[in-house]
Amino acid sequence: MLNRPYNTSFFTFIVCFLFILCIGCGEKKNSNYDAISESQVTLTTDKNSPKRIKVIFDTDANNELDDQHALAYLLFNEHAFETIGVTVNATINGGELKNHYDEAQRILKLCNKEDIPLINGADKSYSEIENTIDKSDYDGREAVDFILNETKKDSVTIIAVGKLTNIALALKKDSTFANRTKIVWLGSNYPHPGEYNQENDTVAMNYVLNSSIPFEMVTVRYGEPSGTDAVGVSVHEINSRMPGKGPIAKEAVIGRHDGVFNTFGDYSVSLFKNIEAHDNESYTRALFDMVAVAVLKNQSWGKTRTIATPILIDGKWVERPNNSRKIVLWEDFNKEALLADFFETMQKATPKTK
Ligand SMILES: [Ca+2]
Repeated sequence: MLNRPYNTSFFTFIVCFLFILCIGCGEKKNSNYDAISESQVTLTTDKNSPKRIKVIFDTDANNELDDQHALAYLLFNEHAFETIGVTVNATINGGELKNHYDEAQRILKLCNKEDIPLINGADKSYSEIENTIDKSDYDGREAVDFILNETKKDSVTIIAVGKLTNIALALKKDSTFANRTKIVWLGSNYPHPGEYNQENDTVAMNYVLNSSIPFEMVTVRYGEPSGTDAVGVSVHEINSRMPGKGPIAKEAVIGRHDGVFNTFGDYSVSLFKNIEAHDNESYTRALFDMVAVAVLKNQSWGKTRTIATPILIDGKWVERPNNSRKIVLWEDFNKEALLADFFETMQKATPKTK
């Protein structure tokens, strides 16, 4: 009983302290973001988490529209990824290398991440470049040097969402590269033939497959429900959910189809409008490359299996069941969860005041 006055005061102090703390937290959350859960706020603001994956993003950014959405998704997921560089390569639909560089730069600017290094990689194919890599300069040298140097400093995962030329050149230049990183590649219709990234440099892909570098293949599988081709979003969804999403860019960006943009969300609408069938809101297009990023963030959004590494001969996959070299295959993606997280990520990157 004698202690009761003391306990009451202490109790009152604790209640007041917690009340003030709650008000402070609420103000911070509501001033910057739309209403989201406390756990999401923690994730969003925790840029110093030791669990972040260091990433180099290797992209043919100007090929259609999925690279841009993948890069923005990567950059807006700072709690999960530390992007230490973006390397570009040229695939045929996106034109010359400069077009891919310029498009990647637009996304970095729209995401206010211009401080991240953007490096030119291979324009031509592996077989056209391999005999020149002992020269002081060669096609793709800047990206190869960057990849080799950065992977010597720390554990880095390379998310490759174009042709595999830069990766194959890095392996050719320095075979020890295989011992110090992992490649997650968006590509192939395996076990079926064809696929854009694969076809842009089959020699590079086979070179990587025949190396010892840890390799995960996020399958495309055109027209099949088990590949990333099934992770599509409609023009209507983009038009409804993307306008104004993301931070306001420090500097307005002129889009590749003209127009001036201040947010990634507005640029996303433009990319979908200009890709094809833009007058049809039910038209759906896959965000292939975004899936390769997302399954690293949450491995439950796809299924994996380990296979003896096959090889591509005359455009067809040939199984090598006795091959001791194994790779990981990604398939059967959770489209609903992936797209929900994509749109949530865009919302979380958007200041509430907009
Ligand atoms: Ca791509």
